[in-house]
Amino acid sequence: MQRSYPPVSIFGVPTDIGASKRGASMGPEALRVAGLVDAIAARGVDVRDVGDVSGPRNPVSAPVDGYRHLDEVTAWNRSVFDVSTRELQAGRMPILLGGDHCLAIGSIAAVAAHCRSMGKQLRVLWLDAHADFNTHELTPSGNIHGMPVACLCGMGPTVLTGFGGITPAISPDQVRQIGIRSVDPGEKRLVQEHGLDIYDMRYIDEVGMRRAMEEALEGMDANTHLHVSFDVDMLDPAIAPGTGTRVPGGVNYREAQLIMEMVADSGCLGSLDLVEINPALDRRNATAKLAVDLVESLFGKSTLMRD
Ligand code: 5AB
Ligand code: MN
Ligand code: MN
Ligand code: MN
Repeated sequence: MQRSYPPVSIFGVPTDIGASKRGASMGPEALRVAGLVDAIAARGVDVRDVGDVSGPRNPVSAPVDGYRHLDEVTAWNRSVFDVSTRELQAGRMPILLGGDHCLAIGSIAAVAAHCRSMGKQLRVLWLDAHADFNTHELTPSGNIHGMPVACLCGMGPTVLTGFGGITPAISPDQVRQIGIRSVDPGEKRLVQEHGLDIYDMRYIDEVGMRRAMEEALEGMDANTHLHVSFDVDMLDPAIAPGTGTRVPGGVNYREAQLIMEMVADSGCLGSLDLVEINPALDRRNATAKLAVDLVESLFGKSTLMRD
């Protein structure tokens, strides 16, 4: 199917502030070096690289009251919120190059506020090995990249739940998670309590990726803005070694392509996070190259003409 995409603005957020392993701060350059901008342009899309957001350096300090680097995480997310909002208001599709996954707090809060003002329905597709639904009481690490979904659903410190003026920014019933295979004990209770819609690896093994994705995308229509938050640790570490929180038994290459192709076919893609690439742990930029390959499918690249 030939579809047209809105103009795209890519921006880098070079920080690993929400993680405890260093290196995701190099993700934006790795994606650029892997040819992300040209790959999107080759799909016939008007794409602009608007450069990097800046923010505080990583102090590498211990968690305080269950949060590591809360002030710095807040500052980075404020900038992410502002840039995402600016690009959405200009009618452009923001693509965030992380950086770690705590940055989805700012990007999704901006998308949620934009959807409210435009009367659009929002759906969030969370591609990850982890549910990222921890709170400061439940977290085993204090790392805020394990908390963005909870923060967006209103569970978190007020400095992180209030971007965009309305708390919560989203409700759990707007979220669909794919690829999940590592959820902490307390987190497990919380996702159950809030009825988070999780397509875990066992479900994908049993019914297949096609059916899982059909269910995850169900109920969307022409008025739906789909935000894809892609943590590369969703992928099996054998094909995506360059990430700090590897979990065996992940999504394989064909399944990942199908996810992206089905999102493209929905025609609803409105914004994207590409996060958790850690070049310090990668093999010859393989993970960034794979992410670029998958983004091509997200923008409608297919083997044959289909309709
Ligand atoms: B990622 C863990 N649940 O909270 C925690 O990579 C890992 O953004 C979080 O999904 C992983 O520390 C965060 C053990
Ligand atoms: Mn994540
Ligand atoms: Mn993850
Ligand atoms: Mn990670």
